[in-house]
Parts: sequence; structure tokens; C-alpha cells
Amino acid sequence: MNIARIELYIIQMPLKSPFLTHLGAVESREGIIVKVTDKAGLSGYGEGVAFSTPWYTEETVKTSLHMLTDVLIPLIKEHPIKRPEEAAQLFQAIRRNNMAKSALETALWDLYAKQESSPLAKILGGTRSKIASGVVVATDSTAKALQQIEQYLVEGYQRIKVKINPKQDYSFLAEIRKLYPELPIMVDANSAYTLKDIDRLKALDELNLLMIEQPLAHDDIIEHAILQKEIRTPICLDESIVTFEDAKKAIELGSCQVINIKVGRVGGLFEAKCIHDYCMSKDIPVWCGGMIEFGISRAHNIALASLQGFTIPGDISASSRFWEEDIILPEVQVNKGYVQVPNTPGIGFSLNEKRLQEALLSKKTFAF
Ligand code: OSB
Ligand code: MG
Repeated sequence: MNIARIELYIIQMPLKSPFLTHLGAVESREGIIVKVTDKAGLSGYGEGVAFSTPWYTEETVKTSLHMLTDVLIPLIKEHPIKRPEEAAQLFQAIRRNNMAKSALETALWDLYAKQESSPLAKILGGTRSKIASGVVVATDSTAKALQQIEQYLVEGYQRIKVKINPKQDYSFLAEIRKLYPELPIMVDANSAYTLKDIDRLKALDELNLLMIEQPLAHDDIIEHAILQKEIRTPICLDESIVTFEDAKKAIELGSCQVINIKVGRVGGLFEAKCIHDYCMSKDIPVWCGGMIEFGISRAHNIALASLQGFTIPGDISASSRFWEEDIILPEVQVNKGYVQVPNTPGIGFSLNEKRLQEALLSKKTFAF
């Protein structure tokens, strides 16, 4: 791919309002922007989506930086590649660290698409020109949740996801359901329950939820299969699926009826596409998850969600959901419930250099 240099930008930006789950609050987001430049001067961008602390997965911004600096970038430097799939293959020799791998692999996909003068969505096999947009409500009071839902529906979002836990579930959701009898609502528990809560979870069946995401342990597929036999609400797995093999096993076992595909969680676009293809062959619908991300990762999500199997609106919201000003131009916008898939080369968004500089904590350059 004729790589001339790789740059890492470590950035930080406050969220417009805190994002609350039972695992804690995210008020400010640290992230890594990867820029890979080729000898012709074309640049591809990727984003590391690990958080500052390991609350969602084991990775952090610091572990990602270590992996990129000391392992992944040297690997690409030692083994010149022709296509991004070769990077995914090289990274298989490294255990886990999926978000670090994805940060670099997605940048290589963007660069490759630009070298081919083709939109990334098209390179990946995407067929949609626009994707349905959903949004997440993550707050600790019913009043705030209702206020946010009202606002998001005005903005056109097609589907609302609400974070739940045993202290805030049935009555909270019943109130929302009463006001919006027809609204497509899904819930995400981020592992807040155990099998002891089976009756609490059964009670949610009558609320006509689209699905319940990751009710049980972050690394479980056995107990989810037991739970799915007891509840009518479809189970969607998020945290439990970090590889293609995980997806296969979970589907075989009946642990879920839906899968949330996050590019960072599974180690890049190649693995994400493999999971998508397999799910399609098994009639398992998928949707694209979110990571409270900046615009670069959002842009990769849009390209991925243009694939045929992404039949459910994902957590791909507008840049303005989290940020006063995003780091890409133009910002991601939601129009009548849809996000347009760009038809210009690569991810189809450029870096907002001014905003990047405002958010910049530090920068590293690797010459090839
Ligand atoms: O569990 O899906 C999750 C955000 C950060 C970490 C984990 C999750 C989330 C979300 C998506 O719920 C938020 C978004 O980016 O829209
Ligand atoms: Mg989730």
C-alpha cells in the first residue's frame, strides 16, 4: 500500500451531557485518531474506541497506544501489505487487543478505498445509499429520559435504545411505553442482571421491546441461551461477541436472536464483515453498535451499515448527539431518520483540522 508514515493523535473532548450506565458515567471522551499516509500523499483515517478506563472491555487508551506503538505499527512496517485484509491476517498472530487493531485496520481500509478512488461502503460490498438511524438514552431519571426521547423523536430518530438495570427497568419502561405505544424501543443492560433475575426479565416481555441487549455477563453465552428459552423478548449480544467464532458459537447455542456488530470490539472491518456474512447466512439480523465515538469511527460505521444484513437501525446517531463540534467535515447528520452514505472515495468525510487541534492532547509520528 506504499505507506510513508503513520500518525497517532490522542484527543479528548467533553460530552454535551454525561452518558450514564450502571457501570458508571462517561463525561469526557479520550480517543486515538490514526492517520496513515501513502507515498502519493493520500491519507486514510481510523479511530481507537477504547475508553480511558476498562469498564466496557479490557482495553484502555493507554493499552491501545502501547499495542499500536510497540506491536501493530512495527508489524505493518516489517510486512508491507497490498490490501487491508492482509493487515487483519497479520494481526491474528496478536491475541485480542481488538480496539487497537481496529484503529489501524480501519485507517488502512480508508486509505485503500482512496487509492482505488472508491467509496469505502462500496469496497466493503455495501448496497444502501442511506441507513436508518437510532439513538441511545442513557440517563438516571424517568423525567430526563422522557425529555430526551421527545427531543430525539423531533430530530427524526427511528428507534430508541434505553439503558436499563434492576433499579430502573419495568416501571421506567412502562411509563415510556404508555406515552409511545408504537415506538420501536430496545433496551441495553450492559450485563446488569444474572439468571436470578429471570422473573424481572420475563416481566419485560409484555412491553413489546424490539430486543434486550446483553442482559447477562459480558463474557457469557451459556446462560444467555438458558435465558432466551425463558423470555419472549429477543436477546441481542454485544460484549460477548468479540470474534467471528464467538458469533458462530452464540448462534449455534441459541444464545441470541440478534447481534450488535461493533467494528472496534471485533478488531476491525474484516472481522465485522465476516460476522455480518455469517449472520446473513443464518437469518440473524445485525445492527451497528456505537461507542460514543468521534466522527472517524462514526464514518466507518456508516460504511459498514450500508451492507445488506444491517436491517435494524443501529446506534449511529448524528455528530451532535454527543459533540458541540465533531472532528470531521461535514458532520454526520440525521435527515428524516436517515444518514446518507457518502459516495466520494474512502470514508467520505475529511478531518476538521481546527477541531482536532482544539482536542489534541499529544501526537506521535512513525516514519516508514
Ligand atoms: O453497550 O452499546 C453499548 C456506548 C459505549 C459503550 C458501550 C455501549 C454504548 C452504547 C452506544 O450504548 C452509544 C452510542 O455511541 O450511541
Ligand atoms: Mg451494548
